[in-house]
Amino acid sequence: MNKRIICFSLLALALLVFSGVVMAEGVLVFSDSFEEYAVGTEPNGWTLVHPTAGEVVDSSFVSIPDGNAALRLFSTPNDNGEVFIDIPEVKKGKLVVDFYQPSSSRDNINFEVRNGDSRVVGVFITGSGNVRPRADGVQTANLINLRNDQWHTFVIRWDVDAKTFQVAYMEGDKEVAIADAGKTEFGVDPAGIGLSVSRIAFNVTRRDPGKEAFIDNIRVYDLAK
Ligand SMILES: [Ca+2]
Repeated sequence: MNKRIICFSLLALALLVFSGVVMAEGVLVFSDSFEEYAVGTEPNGWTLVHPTAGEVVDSSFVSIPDGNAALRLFSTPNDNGEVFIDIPEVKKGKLVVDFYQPSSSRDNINFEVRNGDSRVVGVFITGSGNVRPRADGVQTANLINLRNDQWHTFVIRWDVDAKTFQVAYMEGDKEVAIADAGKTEFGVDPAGIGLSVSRIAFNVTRRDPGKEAFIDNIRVYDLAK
């Protein structure tokens, strides 16, 4: 091999490695696509706020965006259909979750990153899919509509030292920031200021009769690593 070919090969290799580094954002510290559990059961490791708050389902309930199973959140007249799980501590991170609200049995849903029971970041989505992040703990107006009866991939980024978070959704491979009058950065919940994130929670609002929503393909990345 002559010198020119070796130089070119090294350059190509460097570009390949560099693009890999740029594409991989942070370190994956938690993931669950609900593939490891039996359909019809609750997912081991998750805490359910009431016995039927979270059930692993297959495509007989809903289309499945990742693999063969997803999680059905289900509320009762008295309790939110909420599941949560503790994760490794993340000060600067990203949560990615696929969600689906069926128009036939929909209600408000909440995605939250917490420290224990304290909310650090919360995003409220109305039954019809209007997204309202909790900016400084208070719901914004409807910022965007992610419509019922289809899967959406939602992204929450947080930085507890900066006391800020951002929200986005995916359009194919492209992440689209969700803005409030041009502003894409929001203040974390007052209850969560100074706290790391160590728990993620998902729920559908209590209602009579109970309502449902579906989630799948949950990933948490540590962006400081
Ligand atoms: Ca899955």
